[in-house]
Amino acid sequence: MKIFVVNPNSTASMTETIRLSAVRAAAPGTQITVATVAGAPASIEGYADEARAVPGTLDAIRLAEAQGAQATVIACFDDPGLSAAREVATGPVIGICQAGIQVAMTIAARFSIVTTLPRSVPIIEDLVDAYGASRQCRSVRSVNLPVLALEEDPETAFARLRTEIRRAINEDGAEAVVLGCAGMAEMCRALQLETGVPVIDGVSAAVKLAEAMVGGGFATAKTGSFAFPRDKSLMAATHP
Ligand code: 5HY
Repeated sequence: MKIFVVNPNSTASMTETIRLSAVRAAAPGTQITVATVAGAPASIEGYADEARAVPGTLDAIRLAEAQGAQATVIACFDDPGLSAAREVATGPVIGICQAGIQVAMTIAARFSIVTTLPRSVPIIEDLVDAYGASRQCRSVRSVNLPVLALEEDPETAFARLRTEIRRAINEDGAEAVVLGCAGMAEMCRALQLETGVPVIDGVSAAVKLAEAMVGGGFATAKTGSFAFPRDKSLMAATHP
């Protein structure tokens, strides 16, 4: 089985963190290919970065499917362009936010999410609502660190994540926690050991969900909302 994992930002070292997590989660026989979106922002923090990341992400997905990818994982916790990607793809497209939330809702009655900067919190709260998880999601917290600080200063990042996870448990009643950034993947297991609750890495969750979808023969519905975009080049030719 071939699964394509795209990092919608342009930081190759972060793609490597994502690849390690994806390969670790993948079943024997699952081939993981990854890509970094050249020309996208170095990290995605906010609505404008998200919008600028989408065109290159869609192009990468089209290319990967043309090269045989059977499913796609969008490895950014804002799930940028997820619905647009489902229009251009035939295989299932999984966002790490949606996958992390679905796993959390399956293993815990109440959970929280811990992300990077405060400005990412409303974006993720809106996704939580869109995915029907507002009741189960106790809180979306921030460690108040930029995305790339996760790899520049991992000790500080780890300490702040541990603190915020403990606050989510003690103050919000979280029974599981989803890591709100792809760049946190490598810290997942140690955080779970130190905090004593299930800590969920969206990249691993998305890879396992993609395997299950392909294994079950499920593909994106290509009529209606996720039908391929209409080809307007003809229109342009006839209506200059
Ligand atoms: C991510 N940004 O997973 C998001 C996290 C965030 O570049 N990769 C990014 O803070 O929104």
